[in-house]
Amino acid sequence: MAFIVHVKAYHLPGGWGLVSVSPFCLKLDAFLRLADIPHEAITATTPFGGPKGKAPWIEHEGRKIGDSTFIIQYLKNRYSVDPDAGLTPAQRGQALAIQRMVEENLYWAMVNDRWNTPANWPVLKGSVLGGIPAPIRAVMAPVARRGVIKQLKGHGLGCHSAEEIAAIAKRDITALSAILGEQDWFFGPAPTETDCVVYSLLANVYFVGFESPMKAMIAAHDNLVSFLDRFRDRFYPAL
Ligand SMILES: N[C@@H](CCC(=O)N[C@@H](CS)C(=O)NCC(=O)O)C(=O)O
Repeated sequence: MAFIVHVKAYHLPGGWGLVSVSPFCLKLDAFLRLADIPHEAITATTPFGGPKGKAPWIEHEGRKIGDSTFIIQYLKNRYSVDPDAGLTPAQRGQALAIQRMVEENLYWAMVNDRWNTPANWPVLKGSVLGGIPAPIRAVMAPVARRGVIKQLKGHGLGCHSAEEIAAIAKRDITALSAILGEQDWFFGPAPTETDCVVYSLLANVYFVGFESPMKAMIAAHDNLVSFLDRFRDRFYPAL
């Protein structure tokens, strides 16, 4: 019998019908499904086991790899599978621009809503930090919060007012809706990595129990709501 070494994919806990309430972890999980790569999804309560102290990470054939984008590059090479193979060079450029907007800008607006909004603090402790035993969590949660608020300031988004952050997020969400237009997927008839990138962030705003002005912004675009439903029906039919 052949010995098959599956990819072990470590992600932060899930909730509200999502495999993970971390967009980067959900993106990797979605990509593994899109590319049909055999794997074992493992829930980690903290990101500390990852080689970069962040989630997700994978273990495969003795390697430990961190960062969703590096992991996806590795998997594409290792398994000779690429859902983006049909994209033109211009489309690849657009895919990168969308990824940067979603992961390096819009993501931080989501982080701000979760970690820097008093109403969301109990929700966060019960979900993102929910796997950590209560006595440890009582000590860790405020420390983690201070750390994330420092990250937000370091990024720059955390220096703005709530209204300014909402306006920044609105421009990104409006742009995503305009780019998607009437298409089923961001690059036409078949899903690509970009769809995983956009789904994992928007689903982590739209389907979760955190208050966020971005929920209404997404709801205002029928094509984005249909996209989220389409993605979920295709890749997460059982959830
Ligand atoms: N560029 C990384 C970002 C990963 C990331 O920021 N993960 C968050 C969870 S959504 C994390 O582990 N944060 C913990 C920390 O920053 O201490 C990727 O694509 O994987």
